Amino acid sequence: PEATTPTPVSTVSQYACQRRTTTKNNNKIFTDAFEVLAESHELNDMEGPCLAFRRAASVLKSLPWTVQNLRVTEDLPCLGEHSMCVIEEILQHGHSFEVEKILSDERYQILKVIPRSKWAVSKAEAQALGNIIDEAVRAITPDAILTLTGGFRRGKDFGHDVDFIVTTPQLGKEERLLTSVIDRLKQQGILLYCEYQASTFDESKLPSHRFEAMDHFAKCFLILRLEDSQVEGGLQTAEEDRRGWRAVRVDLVSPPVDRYAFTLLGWSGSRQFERDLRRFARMERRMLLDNHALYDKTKKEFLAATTEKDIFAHLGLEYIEPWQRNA
Ligand code: TTP
Ligand code: MN
Ligand code: MN
Ligand code: MN
Repeated sequence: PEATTPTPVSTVSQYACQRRTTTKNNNKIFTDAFEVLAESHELNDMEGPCLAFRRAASVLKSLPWTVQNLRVTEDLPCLGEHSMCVIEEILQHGHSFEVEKILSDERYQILKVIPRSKWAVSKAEAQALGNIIDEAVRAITPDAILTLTGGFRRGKDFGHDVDFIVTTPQLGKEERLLTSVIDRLKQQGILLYCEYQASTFDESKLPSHRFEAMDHFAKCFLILRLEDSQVEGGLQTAEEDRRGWRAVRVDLVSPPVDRYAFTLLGWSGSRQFERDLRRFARMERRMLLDNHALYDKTKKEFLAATTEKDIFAHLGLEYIEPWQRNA
């Protein structure tokens, strides 16, 4: 029978391996909402909040009773403020407005229909995309700087997207570069989806020590149509997917050229390497590092850099090659 009197919530462990979770889910209405929120954060590369919602859902799945009021959730492990708000919304209105908004979001819908495993982009495909972007960038600014970054720069054979930095040798000219590139890809008919974020970069601001804050440069998240004929050796598509093209994710970031080295270091990853680089700077050197700048808290000054090696040197670290940063 459905138990309505909650067992003491204080006995629920934060570890799934100390909970008994069957396929009977008494809190599906909440866990479905959490799953959407987790997925949406995952698609936006926000691993922290994604994990938090997955943990919260997992705790609710283990309960032999249905959550009927908010008070009971206060003593449960792994339920943060955000999760509680969602539960409250559902208890009050029968659904969550935040979740509904995500479900009707165009980007979420596009990303959702293609399973995550299918985004794996091969090295040859990354190379082909590099050629496409290079051609687009050069048509706009012949002396533009285009650099492959992210996992492929670290020597990975596959990635879930391809990351590039684009900028110009003349400071300030990079501002309109990204929108021009987007326009050109659109004209070529290969732009399936685009989300552009204008720069909110403020040079007087101190580097943020929070890694999740990412960066303030102009950037865009694209989904491009890559033709089989553009890839050396052809597309790495599965048997069931022989339509002659595939959708690939591309990240472009466009820093002012004097911030190029910081952006390159920040976008080369891995995420764990970046986190520890920042933590090292803060804890061992009293310096603040992010994708924009390096600040020495002792000297109270910004330290300039034109190469990654300069940044390692400022931090008193031995230089580590990109392919040695797969932490
Ligand atoms: P990702 O492309 O997410 O990761 P990756 O290239 O290492 O791995 P994958 O093969 O799965 O694509 O991000 C690359 C780096 O860029 C990562 O260290 C985080 C950083 N980054 C920022 O600094 N700011 C941003 O806004 C984004 C989206 C990423
Ligand atoms: Mn990623
Ligand atoms: Mn990547
Ligand atoms: Mn990326």
